[in-house]
Amino acid sequence: MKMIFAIVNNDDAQAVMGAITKSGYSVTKLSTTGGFSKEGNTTFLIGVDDDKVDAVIKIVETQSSKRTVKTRETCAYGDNIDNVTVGGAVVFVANVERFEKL
Ligand code: 2BA
Repeated sequence: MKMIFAIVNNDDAQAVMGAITKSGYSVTKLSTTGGFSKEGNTTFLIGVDDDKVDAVIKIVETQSSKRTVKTRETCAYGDNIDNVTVGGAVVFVANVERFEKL
């Protein structure tokens, strides 16, 4: 068994969780904070059999794909429109030594 830790943007959290549960996997959602940005993000814990790891990662990837959005910042000289990349996910896969439901 493996434990997948998937850190995603808050904007993608509902879509990721919905797709994971709809596919029949159990998931725990944690509200987390990026150490660098100090902004909120979402971490999912997903415990699965080894042969399901790639399928779950694919779901996370599909639902949190990177995209470019336009942001409008107002500065002293007027509106400044920038293209910013959002989305994406950071995924860790760890071995689970033991799993019990008590
Ligand atoms: P990402 O590398 O895509 O990381 C997104 C979030 O995933 C991170 O948020 C953090 O919560 C988690 N994460 C990434 N790598 C991790 C690791 N090895 N261990 C544990 N958690 C991890 P933030 O820390 O707020 O970082 C936001 C973005 O800022 C990062 O995006 C990266 O592009 C950049 N970044 C992070 N640390 C940096 C640093 N020391 N110097 C320069 N840029 C950094």
